[in-house]
Amino acid sequence: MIAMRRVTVRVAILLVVHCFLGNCEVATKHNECNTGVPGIPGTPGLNGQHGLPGRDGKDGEPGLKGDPGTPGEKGPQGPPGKVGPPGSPGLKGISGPPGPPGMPGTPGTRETYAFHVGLTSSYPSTDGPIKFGKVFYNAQNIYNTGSGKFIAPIDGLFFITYQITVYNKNVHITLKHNSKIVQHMYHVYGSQTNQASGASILELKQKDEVWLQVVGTNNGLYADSDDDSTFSGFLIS
Ligand SMILES: [Ca+2]
Repeated sequence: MIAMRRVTVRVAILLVVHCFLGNCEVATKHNECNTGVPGIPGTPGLNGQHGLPGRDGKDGEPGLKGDPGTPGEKGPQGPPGKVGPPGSPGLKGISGPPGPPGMPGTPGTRETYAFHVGLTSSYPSTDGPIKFGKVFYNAQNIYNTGSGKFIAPIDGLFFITYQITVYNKNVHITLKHNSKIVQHMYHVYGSQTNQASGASILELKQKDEVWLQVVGTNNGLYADSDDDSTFSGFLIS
């Protein structure tokens, strides 16, 4: 019923408009048309159906920079790094205090050098070194019984001594080192058998020669079974 009524109203309106416009033109020709009153506006139509979704709009402008976030938790300790190159040497340190004394060393092995010889017969020759032919000790063969000389086996300090039995004659002998007189020993014979002696410390080079020699005719050196005239020496150091 409502729809019919709406249709009826619309037809009426159309007729009025048609008469007002179209028939008015005809009426104007025949001067017979009168102007009518406008009809009542119709009621609003029904709402249309929803249209299709619109297209995406353009991207907006970038927003303002946000606030800094809160610090994260401390991570686990990483592995050790690689060994770096050696550093430059440091300054020399101060010398330390002296250490304690060491233990005594073992005895040295320096060879012994010594000779001890005696006259084989009394009143030796006066024309050269006195030759002592009776050997008490000459293990290193440093006294030459053929020449009557002690020959230094090495450089060193030697102790030289002689013990002379004097009988029936005076004794005057010299101790010689390479032909240089080191010492005189003169003894005037009295009675029975006398003893005379002398000694020296000589710093010798290897192959230096040392001997005893009679001076003049004073060769009262004596030797028998129980009296000796001896010549001795040994290395001190
Ligand atoms: Ca005797």
